[in-house]
Amino acid sequence: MQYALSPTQFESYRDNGYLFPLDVFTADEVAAIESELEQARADARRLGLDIEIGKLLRSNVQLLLPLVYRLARSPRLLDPVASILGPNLLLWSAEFFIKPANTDKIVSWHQDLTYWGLGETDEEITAWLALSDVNVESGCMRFVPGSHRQRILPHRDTFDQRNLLSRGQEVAVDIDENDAVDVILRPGQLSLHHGRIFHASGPNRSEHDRVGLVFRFLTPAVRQQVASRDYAIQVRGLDASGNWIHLAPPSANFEPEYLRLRQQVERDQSAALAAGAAQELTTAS
Ligand SMILES: O=C(O)CCC(=O)C(=O)O
Repeated sequence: MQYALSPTQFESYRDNGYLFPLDVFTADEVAAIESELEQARADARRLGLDIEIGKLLRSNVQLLLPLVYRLARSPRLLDPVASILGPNLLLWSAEFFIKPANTDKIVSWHQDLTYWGLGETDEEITAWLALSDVNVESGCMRFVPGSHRQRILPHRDTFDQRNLLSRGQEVAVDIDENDAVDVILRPGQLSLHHGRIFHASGPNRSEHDRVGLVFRFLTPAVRQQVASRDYAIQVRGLDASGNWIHLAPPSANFEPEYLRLRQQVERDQSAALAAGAAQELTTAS
C-alpha cells in the first residue's frame, strides 16, 4: 500500500485511540471537492430537497453523493484505515458535521459505538476529513488519549438543540478537560478515531463554517446486533461474512431510488439508534 501508516503511526493509533493529522488532499483537491458540494447543493435546491444542517447531509450521505464513495476509496484516505483494519473494508456510513460561522452547535462527550448496535468492536474506525480550517476557535474535536481502552460506558440523553448528536447523548462520567487533545486540522487533512474514544467539540466562534466529512469504516466481521438488518458499501477487498446487505454506490446526486433507499436504511438503523430513547430522533448518529 502506497499510503500505509508507518509502524510509529500505527502504534500511536493503537495506544491513543486516534491519529492525526494525515495529509490526504491538496488545496486544489479540496477546492474541487468544494465545487462538487456546491453543485450538490444546487441539485438539492432544484429538486426541492431540504439541505439544511441536521437534515439531508447529516447522515448516510454515501447514498446521496457519488463524491463520497470516490473519496472513501481514495488510497490516501483508505490505505491508513487498511493499515489498522486490514484489507477488507466496508463503508457503513458517511456524514457531514457542519458548524456554521459564529454558532453555538456543539458535540457532547461521547463514545461513537454507544447507539450503533455494532457492539464494542475494535474493527470500526472513523476517518474525519477537514474541508475547512478546524481549530479551537472553530470548534475542533477533542479526544481523551487512551479512553478507547474503556468499555462502552453509560450515556445520558440531553436532547439539547445545540447538540449535533441525535440524542444529545453524553457519557455519564466526569471528563477532565485538561486530559483532552485538540484535533487541529487544515483543509484536506484527516484524523482517525476509534469507536470507543471519548470525544467532543465546542462551538464555532470563528467567521467561517467548520466543515467535516466523516466516514465510518468497518471490517466485514462487525455485525449489527440490535437492528434486524444493516447495510454497507464495499470499498476494498472481499466480504464473505453474510453480515451485511451490500449496496452499490449512487451514480448521480440525490437519485430518487437512493433517497428512498436511504429512508429504508435509516428506518432499519433506527431500531439500534433509538433504542431506549425518550424522543423521536432526527439525525442518525
Ligand atoms: O465533528 C464533530 O465535532 C464531532 C464528530 C464526531 O463526533 C464523530 O465524528 O464521531
